[in-house]
Amino acid sequence: MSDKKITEVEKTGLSRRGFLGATAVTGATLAAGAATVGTSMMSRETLAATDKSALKAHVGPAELDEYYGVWSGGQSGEVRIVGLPSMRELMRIPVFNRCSATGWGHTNESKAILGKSAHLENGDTHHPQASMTDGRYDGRYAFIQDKANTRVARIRLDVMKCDKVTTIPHVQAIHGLHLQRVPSTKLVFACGEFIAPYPNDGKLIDKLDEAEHFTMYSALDAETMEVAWQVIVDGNLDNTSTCFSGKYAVATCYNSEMAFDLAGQMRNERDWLTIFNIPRIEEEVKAGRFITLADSKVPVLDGRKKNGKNTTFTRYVPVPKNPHGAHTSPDGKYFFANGKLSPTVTVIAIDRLDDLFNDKFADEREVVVAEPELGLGPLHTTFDGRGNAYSSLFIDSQVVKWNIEDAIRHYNGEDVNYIRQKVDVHYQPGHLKASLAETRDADGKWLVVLSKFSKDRFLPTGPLRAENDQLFDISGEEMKLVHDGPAFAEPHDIVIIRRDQIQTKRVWDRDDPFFAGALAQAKADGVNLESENKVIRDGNKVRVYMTSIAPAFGLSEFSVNEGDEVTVTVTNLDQIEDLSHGFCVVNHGVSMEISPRQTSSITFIASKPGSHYYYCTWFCHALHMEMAGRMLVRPKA
Ligand code: RUQ
Ligand code: CUA
Ligand code: CA
Repeated sequence: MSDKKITEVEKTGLSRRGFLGATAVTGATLAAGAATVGTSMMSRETLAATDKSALKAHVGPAELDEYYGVWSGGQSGEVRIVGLPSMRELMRIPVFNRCSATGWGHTNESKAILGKSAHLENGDTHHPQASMTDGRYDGRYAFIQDKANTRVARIRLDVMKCDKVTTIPHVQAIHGLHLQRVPSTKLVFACGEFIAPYPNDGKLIDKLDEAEHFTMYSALDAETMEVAWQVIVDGNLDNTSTCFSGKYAVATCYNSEMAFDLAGQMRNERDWLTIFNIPRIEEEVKAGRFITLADSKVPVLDGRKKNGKNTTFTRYVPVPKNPHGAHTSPDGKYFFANGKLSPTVTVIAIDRLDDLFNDKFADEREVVVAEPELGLGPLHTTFDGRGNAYSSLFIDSQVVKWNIEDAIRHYNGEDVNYIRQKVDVHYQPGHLKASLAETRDADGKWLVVLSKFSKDRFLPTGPLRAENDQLFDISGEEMKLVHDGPAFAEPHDIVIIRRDQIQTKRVWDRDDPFFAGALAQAKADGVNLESENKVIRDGNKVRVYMTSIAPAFGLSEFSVNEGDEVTVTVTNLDQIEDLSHGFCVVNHGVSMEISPRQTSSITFIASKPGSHYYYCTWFCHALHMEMAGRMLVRPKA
């Protein structure tokens, strides 16, 4: 598609390395750069080294993985749990999409959690993070954003189900997400990406040039999942990260230009990294120095510079150019802003930020301690806990391993080489993440690189192809590729958690809040879910309670009238691990999971007179096929 473009680039005499430095870089030349990277061949030495590492990555049948990977599912709207190093997919958590197997988006439990956004059936997940205490995973929650419909969701790691969904007010498209790591995850931070007019009620639609546009950085209370506060910023917000003291959060801005078109957004040589001083923001909120907007009670602070003057709680550090990834080294010393349109990653010393906020520096750039040149299109960076950083180079289709302290020495004028190794990846990497790299426990064992294109690496599947999630052994001096993992649309980011840091329940607790609504309704109806099978009529509402024990439902039939609103509540009395049942009514679009000791409920209209089978969808018993019953619907008189 872009062969012509490449020729154009060549004709202008701009080398691939040079043209990104040119001010007039365009999206077309970026794409051309991407297309020039073709298949790479592995050398014989690489193959031999790979064999050894591959052996280490081998997890045999019935062996368990060492790590849980929490994978975003991109525009599939889900989150996936993947075992490492085997890269075997273990579970899918359908957070923002709909799920035929579990009934997510259809059951009453999931609809209650999805709340006012339950009618939206798509999502776009990018950045999972998991809760921490003192900078280490504590196994409570994972969090994930939804760019498509501006939401943030929480996943309970004990049952691996989403239990809260919050729509973020006033902004469009939540992209970056991170959380407080120290002393524990009390706040979750979310970047509103696109600038939008305020108020966005269409009244200014014909003179949008005059409208004030902005976006906001939002903080959610990790327990209640309510929005605690929002800060209006200059520019827009892309990715975010936090320090290891609970004090600072940062977010990249690629649109300092406040432009609405591609060329406009690339005009400036530098955009910036926005820095938030969390204690100072909380002081403002506590002192009541905030505003509220429209129909929301969320405290809003204005963090924009006014007449060149900073607020007490935000700073803008210039970094080149359309920066993307924002990251923190696991020693808590540095923030990193990945240049994207600049071949550099900017390193910022966190211990200089107090002075920055106390106006000790004449120039914000004094917090920058290194800006190594790494290659084309640096998008994200991760860490091995041994002082090395690993950056993805989207355009070069490579990962570069570099040493942070050597990059700082080089910035200070010493003649040192900070680059340790470059490896080809296949192809066009976005995020990459090393095991435990978001925490103090960064152990430098495995690196997962999420490549956006798989091209020739797998059997072709028509025009739409799998992505390629690659696993590298980084425990030695050199990165070694050990595994190609096809993945469906489209993992952006992951976190890798040691398996002992997550304790999952084997069966549901009978009083689990996940199905509290169904328990309360049963109580109000005087039904003992542990033993009773009952049909309760309440006007044209019918509530059907039944148990399930393999291989039978508690009711082999029930009767309703045409047009009734039917709620079926199934309680799985099986205590045995892994013995899930399902409940599906044929031709009614009704299906849900009922795992051991779970209660699940689903409401639908009995619109068709006649006899309709319901059956169990999860293969639970030798007589699973026989696990069925009939809903008898009497026609309207
Ligand atoms: S961010 S690579 Cu980098 Cu959402 Cu996707
Ligand atoms: Cu119960 Cu299949
Ligand atoms: Ca820009």
